Formats: sequence, C-alpha cells, structure tokens
Amino acid sequence: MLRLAQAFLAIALVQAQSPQYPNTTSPGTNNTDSSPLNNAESPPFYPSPWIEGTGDWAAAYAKAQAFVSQLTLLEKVNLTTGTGWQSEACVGTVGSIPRLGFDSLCMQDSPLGVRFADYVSAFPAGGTIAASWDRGEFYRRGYQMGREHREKGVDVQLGPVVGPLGRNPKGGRNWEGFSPDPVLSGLAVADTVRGIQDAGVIACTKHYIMNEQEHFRSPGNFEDFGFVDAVSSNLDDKTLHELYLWPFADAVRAGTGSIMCSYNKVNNSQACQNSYLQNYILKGELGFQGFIMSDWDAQHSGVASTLAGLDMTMPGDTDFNSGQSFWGPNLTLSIINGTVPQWRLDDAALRIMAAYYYVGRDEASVPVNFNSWVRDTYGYQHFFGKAGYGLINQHVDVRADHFRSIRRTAAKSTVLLKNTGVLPLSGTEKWTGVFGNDATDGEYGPNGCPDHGCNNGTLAMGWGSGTSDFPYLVTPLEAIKSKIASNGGVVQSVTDNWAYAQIAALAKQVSVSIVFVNADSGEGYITVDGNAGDRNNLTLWQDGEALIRNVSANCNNTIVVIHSVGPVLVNSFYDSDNITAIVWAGLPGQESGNAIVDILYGRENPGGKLPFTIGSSASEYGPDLIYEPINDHDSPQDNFEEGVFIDYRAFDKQNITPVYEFGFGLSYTTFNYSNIKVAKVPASKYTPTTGQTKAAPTLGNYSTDAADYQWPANLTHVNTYIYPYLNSTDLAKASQDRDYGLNYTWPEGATDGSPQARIAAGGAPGGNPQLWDVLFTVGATITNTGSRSGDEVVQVYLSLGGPEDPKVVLRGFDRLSIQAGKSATFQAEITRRDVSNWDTASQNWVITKFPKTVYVGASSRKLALSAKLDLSDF
Ligand SMILES: *[C@@H]1O[C@H](CO)[C@@H](O)[C@H](O)[C@H]1NC(C)=O
Ligand SMILES: *[C@@H]1O[C@H](CO)[C@@H](O)[C@H](O)[C@H]1NC(C)=O
Ligand SMILES: *[C@@H]1O[C@H](CO)[C@@H](O)[C@H](O)[C@H]1NC(C)=O
Ligand SMILES: *[C@@H]1O[C@H](CO)[C@@H](O)[C@H](O)[C@H]1NC(C)=O
Ligand SMILES: *[C@@H]1O[C@H](CO)[C@@H](O)[C@H](O)[C@H]1NC(C)=O
Ligand SMILES: *[C@@H]1O[C@H](CO)[C@@H](O)[C@H](O)[C@H]1NC(C)=O
Ligand SMILES: *[C@@H]1O[C@H](CO)[C@@H](O)[C@H](O)[C@H]1NC(C)=O
Ligand SMILES: *[C@@H]1O[C@H](CO)[C@@H](O)[C@H](O)[C@H]1NC(C)=O
Ligand SMILES: *[C@@H]1O[C@H](CO)[C@@H](O)[C@H](O)[C@H]1NC(C)=O
Ligand SMILES: CC(=O)N[C@H]1CO[C@H](CO)[C@@H](O)[C@@H]1O
Repeated sequence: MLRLAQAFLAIALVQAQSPQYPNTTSPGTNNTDSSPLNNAESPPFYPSPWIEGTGDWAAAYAKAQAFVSQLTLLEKVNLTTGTGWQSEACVGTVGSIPRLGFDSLCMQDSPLGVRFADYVSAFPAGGTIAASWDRGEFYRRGYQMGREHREKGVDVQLGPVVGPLGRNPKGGRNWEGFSPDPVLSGLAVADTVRGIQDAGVIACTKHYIMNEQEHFRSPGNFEDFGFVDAVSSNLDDKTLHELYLWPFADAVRAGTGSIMCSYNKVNNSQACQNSYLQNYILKGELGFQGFIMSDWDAQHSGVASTLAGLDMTMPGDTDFNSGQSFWGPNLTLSIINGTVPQWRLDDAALRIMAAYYYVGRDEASVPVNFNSWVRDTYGYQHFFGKAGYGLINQHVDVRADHFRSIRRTAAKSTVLLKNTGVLPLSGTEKWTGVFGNDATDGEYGPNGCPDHGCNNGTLAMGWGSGTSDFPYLVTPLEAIKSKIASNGGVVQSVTDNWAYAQIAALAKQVSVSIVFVNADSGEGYITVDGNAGDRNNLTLWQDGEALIRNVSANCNNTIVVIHSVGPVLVNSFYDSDNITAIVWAGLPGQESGNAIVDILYGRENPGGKLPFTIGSSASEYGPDLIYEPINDHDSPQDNFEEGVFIDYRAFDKQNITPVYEFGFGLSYTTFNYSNIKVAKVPASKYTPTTGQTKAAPTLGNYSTDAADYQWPANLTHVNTYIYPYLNSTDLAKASQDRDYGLNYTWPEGATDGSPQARIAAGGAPGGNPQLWDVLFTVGATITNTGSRSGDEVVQVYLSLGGPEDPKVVLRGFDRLSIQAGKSATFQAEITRRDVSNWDTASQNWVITKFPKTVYVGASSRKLALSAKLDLSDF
C-alpha cells in the first residue's frame, strides 16, 4: 500500500492545469522499453466534478437532494461504503440508514443473469448476443435480466460490460462484453442499459477502463512470479476517445446509473484513483451523473481515491474480510479532520441516490430474498460473520417465460460461416451422427464447477463472476435426438473426443455428422486447463481439431458447430471438402440445444454476423497479451501502440485477408444491395461547451467532535463487518493507519468547490449534445433474391479519409427481415460524432478536411454500395 501511496504522490506533485495526455500514436513495435508509451503518466485533474442534474437527470437529482439533505455524516458514509466481503446476502452491499427505513443497496453480478441464485435464467453472453446485431434483442435481454434482478431484490446489476472491449481475442473476459468494435459495443451497451433500467434496476457499466487482460490485472502474487504490481494499459488520447471510451460514452448517454472502475492501471495510475479518467473524462467530459463503484478490492487508497472521484467502495474492505476499510471510519475521519471537503462526500451520496431515483428504485424495491453464499433455506444472513441466523433463501422463481426469448435470441445470434448447401437439414436424414463432448452434459451437471470454472460438456457460458447458474441446460445432443427421433430417424453419438475407433466407425456409416467443439475463457482468479482467465491460444480445446479431422476423414458430410468465447482458428478444417457447413454458436445460454436445432433444421433462418474477425493466426490480431512480468515486481507496461487498429481495422491496415471477416455471416437465402441514397440534414455549427458550473453544493452540516462518531453502545458488531463509526476519540488511533496525519500535499485544486470551467467536448451525459446531431441519412434497397424469407444485417461503414484512419469503421447497422423475393428499405443516420476524429490539441471532436466515403454492405469487406459525403457546410 505504501508503494501505491508514493506513486500517487509522485503524480500529485505535477501541477494540475490543462490535462496533458500522451498524444502519440507513432507505431512502436511490441511491449518494449522503446515504446513512446512506455511508463506513460496519467496527468492529475481536480476537483472532482459534482452532479448537476443535466440531461434528463433533473428530477432524480432533485429527489436525491431532498433525501441526502436529511442525512448525517455517518449515514452518508454508510451509503458509500461496502460492509465487507460476504457480510450480507449480495456480492456487495453498502450500509443501511435505519433511521429513515432505508435498506442497504444490493449489488449483484452478472452481465448475463443473476449470479449465485436459484430459479434464475442463464441468458446468452454479451459477446454472443452482439452477433444478432439486433437492437430489439439487446433491449429485451437487458429488460428481462433487469426484471430477474429486481425480483430477487437487487438494486444494482453489475453489467453490462464494454471493458474489456476485446483488444486481443485471447482476453479472458471479452465474451462478457460485446465486440471489439466500439460502435457495435456502444449500441449494444446503450440498449442493454435502457433495458435493465426500464425494469427498475440500476445498471453498472464496467470495467472502466482498459481492463483488456486478466494476467496481472491487480497488484498481488501471481502464479510463480511472486508479487507483481497491476498491469498498466498505456494509451494515447486519440485511441482512448476513438476506441475504448466510445461505448462508455454511449452507456453514459443512455443513462447508466453506475460505472465500475477497473482493477488495472491506466498510464500507470490505478483506475479507481485515476483523477484524469474519473474526474476529467468520465464526470467532466462525458458528464456522467451516476456513481463510480470500485471493482472488488480495486480501491487502493482512501483520501486519494475520494478526491479522484470514486463514489462507492466495493465490497468495502481493504482486502476480503480484513475488517478494515479505506473508507468507512477512515472516510468519516477524512471529513472531520478536514482533508476531504464535505461537498465531495455529499456528491458521492447524491450520485448514488440520483441513480436510485433515476431508475425508479423507490417504486421498484423488493427486499432481498436470496443469499449468494449458500442455497440453504435457513442460514446466516451475515455469512462471513456467522450472525443473523434465519430464513435467507426464499427460492423465488423469477424466470417468467424468458426461456422463449433466450431460445430465439440464441438462434438469432448464431452465425453461419460455411454452407455448401447441406443446411438446413431436413430432419429426415436416415442416420445422424453427433460427435464431441461439447454436444452433451458435463459429468458434474451444468453448475458443477464453482463459477463455471471448468470446461466439461457443452459450453454455454465462460467462467468467473460474469456467470449465473443454469436452471437447466438443453444440450445439443438431446435436442437433436428429440428432433430426429420424432421424425423416425436414427441418431447416435460419440462424446468422448479421444475414442478414435468409435468415432471412425460411426462417422463411416452416417448420412450426416455434426461435430461440436469449443474454446473457453474466463476471469483470472480461476485457471482452467492452464488458462489463467486469458486464453493461451486461439485453437480449439479438448483436441477439437483432431476430433474434426477424425470425423471428416470418414464422412463427406461433416457439419462443425463451434461454441466459443471469441475467434478460434479454423485453418485446419474450414476449406476441407468434407466439411460441408460451419456454424458459430457462441455462448448461447440455457437453451443452447434448442437454438442450434432451430438453425440446423431451418426453423430459423440464420441471420447473425460475426462481431469479430476470424483470422488464421493469433499474431494477425496485433500485440499479444502480457503473460509474464517484464521487470520483476513492477507494473507490466502494456503499451497500446497499435492505437485504434484492433480486429478488422488491424487486418485491413496490414492487408491480411481474414478467413471470415468482421460482420460476415451467411443465410439460407441471398440478398442484393442497390440504390444507395445519401441526404444531407441541416444542422447548426458545432459549438464547444463553455461557461462555468455552479459551486459544489453542501447538504447539511457536521460536527468535528470525534465523540459524535463513536460506536453506538447498543449496536451488535458483526465480525469483520465495515461500519462508519470510530472506536476512539483519538483520531489517529481510530484510523489504525500508521501514516495517519502525515503531511501529504494533496493535489492542487482537489478540495476546491468553487465554480469550474466546463469542458468543450462535454455539456450533457455522453458528451457535447451536438455530437449526436444527424448530418446525413443513408438509405439503400435490400432485396431477398432467394426462396426463403430471412434476416439481413445491413452495415454502414465510413472511411474518414485521413492517413491515421482505419480503412473503414463501422458506424451503424440494422437487422431487416425480408420475405423471399421482396425488398426492404434500409435507413441509417450519420451523426457528427460518426464523421469526427478526436483532436488532441483542441481536446474536442473535429471533422477533418480529408474526403469521406460512406459504404453500405453485408460485412466489413463486402461493401456493395458507396457514396461520397459532402461535409462542406459542417
Ligand atoms: C517485437 O520485439 C522483438 C524483439 O525486440 C522483435 O524481434 C519483433 O520483431 C517485434 N515484433 C514486432 C511485431 O515488431
Ligand atoms: C450503517 O449501516 C449498518 C449496516 O446496515 C447499520 O447497522 C448502521 O445502523 C448504519 N449506521 C447508521 C448511522 O445509519
Ligand atoms: C484506514 O485506512 C488504512 C489504510 O489507508 C488502513 O490501514 C486502516 O486499517 C483503515 N482503518 C480502519 C479502521 O479500517
Ligand atoms: C490451446 O489451449 C487449449 C486449452 O488449454 C489446449 O487444449 C490446446 O491444446 C492448446 N493448443 C495448442 C496448440 O497448444
Ligand atoms: C472425405 O470423406 C470420404 C468418405 O466419405 C473419405 O474417403 C475421404 O478421404 C475424405 N476426405 C478427406 C479430405 O478427409
Ligand atoms: C458423399 O458421398 C456419397 C457417396 O459417394 C455421395 O452420394 C454424396 O453425395 C456425398 N455427399 C456430399 C455432401 O458430398
Ligand atoms: C440504539 O441507541 C440509539 C440512541 O440511543 C437509539 O436511537 C436506537 O434506536 C437504538 N437502537 C437499537 C437497535 O436499540
Ligand atoms: C485525515 O483522515 C484520513 C483518513 O483516516 C487520513 O488518511 C489523513 O491522514 C488524515 N489527515 C489529517 C490531516 O489528519
Ligand atoms: C501533445 O499535444 C499537445 C497539444 O497539441 C502538445 O502541446 C504536446 O507537446 C504534445 N505532446 C506530445 C508528446 O507530442
Ligand atoms: C471429461 C472432462 O473434461 N472432465 C474435466 C471436468 O473439469 C475438471 C476441472 O476442470 C477437469 O479436471 C476434468 O478433466
């Protein structure tokens, strides 16, 4: 901890003026000392902007002010500080306000359902639903997840995810998020946030930011390496804005009530005490009105994180179950000893309560009726402290009929990569062979490994905290069996991938073979088959390639179905004549088998498209993850030298032809594109936001007498539980911090509550509202030229034209359902943000002088239609 405090001080000594961020994108090599980003520093920015009720937050802000005005200092501290790991029913809980009958807020994973609970649904993962490219599905899934959380008593759902974005496909948690493309991720996160919050639950968009790998994400001991400080993702200002921040801006604009700061460092400053990213970028430029919550134990300082904009610490203790907190008593102390101004604590409380009212929690609240740590009906309310024995699990079934849309969405998210004409199957095949342990149940059942930390049986979600328990898992084998048996066919399977003789014997006889293979990944605290969260490679697991080879050597009609967390290498089999079809089914959730049967047998016509690129080697994707510390115990320097060139942008730049490009997917019908129409929409000139904020409000007063904050005599203290009280009137003693009162110089301006200059690129949640001015509409005619009705995901790309710009960037899409022989009109809007680049000098978005072209097409490389954009008046 001392090391971190010193690191913070070193940064704090830099004068806080206009922020200077690394603005180089000069191409480096790999993560070497010679990189211009190596040891990059994050500039300070203070004070932390206070909530103003901008955008549509005015009513929620007013209610929050009324509520917080009634609170005592201790009550405000309670609202911001978690009560400790496993102290209450949820994965995170803050203190309550009994005087006002206000229950503790409950934070619960995950981005794909309610974690650690029974009678809940297991939805398709984020990275899978992204492949539907269907905004209606994004919203519906968000809403249904929100409903389930709400009915279990959850206040904050810890999702959706847009960090990691997916810089490198091996990143362990990429599948929790949507896509390495910022626009697809941005639209998906916005619709998901709206869905969750319309259900009356606060969404927590995470992890802010640059949490692109699991190895070394937090300081601590790592495998054989001993202590290694947290990895530092080093990047420049332009890459931040044009790539990684983009979907967070969309989440803020959609009103996300909460954002979780991440474990890693960014430019060598811990994310949860990074004043530049939290104060300047998120609360300043993006005008975020909700609250920043720490990832679990991602807070590494008290006062420093408070001044740098953190609003809630989770789960509240310095280390799990330490019974100590950087906040709690320390936050109380830092206010009464004058180190932290009252307005900063008031602002944190206001932001939390504004989010609460913004989503209507005051009208949607249900008491928590489950307990994360055990499934028994009776047990300890305070699991770790072994206190409060009673009814803890009411086993409330919150699933409604969500299984229907889970099945449909999983089918809509399935991508057909190859089809020589064998699909759809008729279901009357004489003899069907099913192969692979990915086709069937794992021996421990679908929830048999803690947090799904194993790869046994069919893969329908990754591992780690981003999971929920399956109520059931329909396997591909049972769904296929039921389909074929009901048609009077023959179906047999070999689900031992290494039973070579049996595989060959069956494959030789069948009319069609369906081979199921997979690749898994997850969160770094669990290692599966040697993969510490991040994947070690992009190849199939469980000897999947050998399995495919062994089947296809004996069967000229072999269909491959891939369940994977992201791209996998298909080089060894995709172009074999005996492989007649390839289907990517992602991580489909509980209805996996039914959804794949719907696709294979043509009940649904596939319309999903790849939300990432499938290349032919891991190196094509750009810099590798860092798997070993570089200099002893120091922060590994992860230099994002490739800038904005990840996924398809990297392939385009290096002129590498991928096996299956971003946006690619086949259908059982065909589509034709014609008749592009671009219309200019009148818009006013872009004006930078100017002026000043009001002064920071303070709500109520507090006494500086330590006697007023002592433990109440009648309170039963649960072991290791975090409370806001002091256990001594001697402040240094109460803090238990050996550095208490050391004469630190806190950053200049950090406590200044006077009116502050507004940020030019800011002005409303998401950024300057004029960034969303529509400058063009783009239309095209899409005709279904085949004989089946089907869906086509029509994509809009732009070439921004400059020497540093990617060849094309996605800017919009729509999924159209079109009857056979009929045409539909595609319509998209191009906003000012869409045609702009981030300008580091003016710290704003600008439309460059370079000629810009709009494309409408079926994938990132099938750009059938194009037109020049006339930007002369903007
Ligand atoms: C990365 O660095 C190594 C060692 O300096 C060098 O051999 C290699 O070519 C570099 N890779 C790239 C992509 O520049
Ligand atoms: C703070 O929260 C704890 C836990 O819910 C509660 O016991 C305590 O009474 C609260 N303190 C105040 C001052 O409201
Ligand atoms: C206060 O914070 C320090 C670290 O800054 C920690 O060592 C100490 O245990 C905390 N005090 C309490 C009472 O939790
Ligand atoms: C890649 O990782 C998987 C999972 O650990 C493993 O099964 C496979 O053998 C590895 N592939 C290679 C080529 O090492
Ligand atoms: C394709 O399958 C046939 C059996 O139908 C087999 O004879 C042939 O060797 C296979 N070809 C390949 C390339 O595996
Ligand atoms: C597989 O081989 C059989 C026998 O030669 C042939 O009748 C059939 O059409 C082939 N199937 C495919 C999909 O090529
Ligand atoms: C504890 O004492 C305080 C102050 O006397 C009182 O307001 C509160 O109701 C008491 N709480 C309990 C649980 O008895
Ligand atoms: C005030 O309290 C905080 C939290 O315990 C502590 O870190 C800081 O050193 C204290 N400052 C002074 C001036 O006593
Ligand atoms: C970054 O841009 C700013 C503003 O244009 C300039 O003052 C600064 O020198 C640049 N820094 C680097 C490292 O190029
Ligand atoms: C058959 C199979 O793959 N079993 C695996 C189930 O998961 C455990 C834990 O990862 C592995 O040890 C088994 O090999």
